[in-house]
Amino acid sequence: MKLAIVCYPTYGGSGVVATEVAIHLAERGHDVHVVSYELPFRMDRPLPNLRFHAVDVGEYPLFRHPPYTLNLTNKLIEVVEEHGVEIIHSHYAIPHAAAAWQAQQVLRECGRPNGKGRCDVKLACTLHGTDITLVGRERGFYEITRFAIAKQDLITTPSEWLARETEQWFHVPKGRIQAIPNFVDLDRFKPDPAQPWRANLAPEGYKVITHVSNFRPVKRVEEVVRAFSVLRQRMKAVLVLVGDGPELPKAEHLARELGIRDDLRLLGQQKPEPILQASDLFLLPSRAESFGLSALEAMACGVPVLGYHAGGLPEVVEDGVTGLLCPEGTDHCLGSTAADLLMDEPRYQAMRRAARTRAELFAPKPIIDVYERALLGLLATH
Ligand code: GMT
Repeated sequence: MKLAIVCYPTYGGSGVVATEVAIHLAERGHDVHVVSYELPFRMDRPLPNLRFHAVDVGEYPLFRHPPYTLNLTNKLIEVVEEHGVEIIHSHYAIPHAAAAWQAQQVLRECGRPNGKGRCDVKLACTLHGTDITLVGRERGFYEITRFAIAKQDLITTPSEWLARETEQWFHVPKGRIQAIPNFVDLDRFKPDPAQPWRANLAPEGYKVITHVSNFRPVKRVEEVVRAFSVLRQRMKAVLVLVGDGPELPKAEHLARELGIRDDLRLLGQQKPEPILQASDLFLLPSRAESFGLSALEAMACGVPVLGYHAGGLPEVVEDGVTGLLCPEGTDHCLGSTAADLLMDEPRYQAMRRAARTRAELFAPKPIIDVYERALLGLLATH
């Protein structure tokens, strides 16, 4: 199949999933064209049938805000025509799904030949989370997002929870959305008993508690700090924060107020693997995490995850088996539950093993099989 994948190139989970899907499908022999404003950071495996196309952003003094969606639409039209693309697969609805629909309309209307007759490209969209739970619900985006989702031939979400949210908020008929979970590279994210990073993070005898995110409000980073301060009263520990974003200064400020600033390790943007391998617990108390790819990566490294019974996280973290989930908003529960777990060595070790075993259910191969079948299915339909 000939496929264009549209995504954000940055560190966020949607870009990671989109790029990995692109690479895996190209490895299976499909012709894959990745379209974005920059080379995605995970696109690090050169393959002859995997191409990157940069969207040129139009700049003109009249434009206070460059019309990126038009530039993207234009690039998609070019890529579809030049390479005979059969499906545009958008990752994250805004503005990708709308741009893909516009491109489809232009190609249909003009009826230009693409070497196979008329260009009737199919549309697929993977919704990732905040495109449905936050941004897409804003008044300035809602109508076009709802319309663009309705126009897709295939809609996927990383969790059943996000599928239900989308049905409810965007009036998508039941049965139209297919939940396809995120997946993890189990050779890259795996336990490493040597833990080479551990000594850099904490002195001997300290526990290492980790949070990795883009530090947006949805991640509730202050609750990470509050939970940690509860745990810190019961044992020696450091809190490692990996990533960057608008809420990071708040986390630092709160840690100062709570008198635990010296226990914070702010690592910024980093490869998470060695840090997760050196961690004892992973905290993810998000408000509404559609899946929680970072939680899955932690589990693959054998690290139990603590978070809330909210969003799609319970579909990833098996409460009491591979991690522990508290009622939403109870950061005190999170901290004391984490401390209890770390003080119960047999239970903790069993949870470490169970975390890795569960992560193995999210190996790339079977999940890419599902994507591949769903996309090929579009070509079989008229
Ligand atoms: O806000 C983020 O966490 C980034 C965001 C993205 O779109 O890059 O991540 C979302 O997509 C990931 C991949 O499908 C999911 O694992 C994350 O749970 C989801 N984030 C949220 O729903 C908040």
